[in-house]
Amino acid sequence: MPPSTFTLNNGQKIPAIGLGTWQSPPGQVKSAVSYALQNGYKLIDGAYCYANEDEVGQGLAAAFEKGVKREDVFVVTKVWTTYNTRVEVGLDKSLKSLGLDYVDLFLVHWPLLMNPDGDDDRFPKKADGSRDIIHDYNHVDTWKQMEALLATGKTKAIGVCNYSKRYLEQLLPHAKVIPAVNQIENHPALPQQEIVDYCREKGIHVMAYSPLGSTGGPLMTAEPVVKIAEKHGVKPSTVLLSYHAPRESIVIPKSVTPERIKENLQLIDLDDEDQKLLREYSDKLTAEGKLQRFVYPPFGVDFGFPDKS
Ligand code: NDP
Ligand code: 1BO
Repeated sequence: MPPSTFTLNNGQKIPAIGLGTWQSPPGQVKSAVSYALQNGYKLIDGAYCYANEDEVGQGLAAAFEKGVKREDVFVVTKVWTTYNTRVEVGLDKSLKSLGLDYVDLFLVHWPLLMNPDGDDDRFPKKADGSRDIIHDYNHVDTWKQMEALLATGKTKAIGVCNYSKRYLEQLLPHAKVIPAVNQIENHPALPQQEIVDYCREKGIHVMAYSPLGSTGGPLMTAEPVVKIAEKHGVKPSTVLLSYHAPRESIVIPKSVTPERIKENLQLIDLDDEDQKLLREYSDKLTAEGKLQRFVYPPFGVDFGFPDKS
């Protein structure tokens, strides 16, 4: 059986699977969160940027009313790019929406600064309609503020998202606290092996986002995924989600559909032959220059990922 938890570099236990909430619409995300927590989920991944944290909070509250305990839920949220020079303000906003006095893990969403005083606090635009990005910015300064948050008790752990090896190499020499997690897009069509290996070497846990290929789960029709699913008599989604346990990565599929939420918890052990097939698929896409990134950062900045997006 795949492990149900991993241990972070601060000793904290983290569930191996959680529920994603990006693009979970208002009117559905409350019941998705509440349903998930009452049906075995112990981790919820959210973000200020998703503009649905009020409802995620309502979902948490509904689950608590049904007897789920706060201490049994691992809540993750992220500081959005307009708050990267004032991370505690960003965290306070999320805590208020979530109705919590602490989160278990607070992540830097992107190593980038968008105008904190712009026309919008999620996606500010310049007068010409382009993204209002502040280029005079050092992501290490954001990390220093993240480190200071630990003393407030408002988060138990801190980490990053969307950090390539290059960004981690810039950060780590200045870090007093090594990020507990790096949340990155990760699946067999974007194995990110260099980052995964580097994170493991440095004691940083990878949390894999868009494991099904994001909206609509397009990776569920990939040939080797279907083949392995047929062999085990499971759904392709189960194969994609089970890909991460042997890599010691946490995985956070999003769904607002009760039966999918439930079935996504049922991970299987992929055998050596399955893992070889998926590795060969990744290697082939890499060699052909056909890696598939489904979540393109809408910033036009080279973050140093393998495909230079
Ligand atoms: P996923 O890869 O999790 O795919 C979600 C899609 O797959 C939805 O359309 C969902 O539909 C569908 N789906 C889910 N389970 C099944 C199933 N068993 N069978 C068939 N279809 C299924 O995409 P996300 O991009 O949402 O990634 C997951 C989470 O990762 C996000 O929600 C977010 O929390 C996080 N994330 C973080 C990012 C970052 O920058 N840090 C970036 C992107 C994501 P439906 O909901 O209708 O059931
Ligand atoms: C800009 C997309 C963020 C998803 O986490």
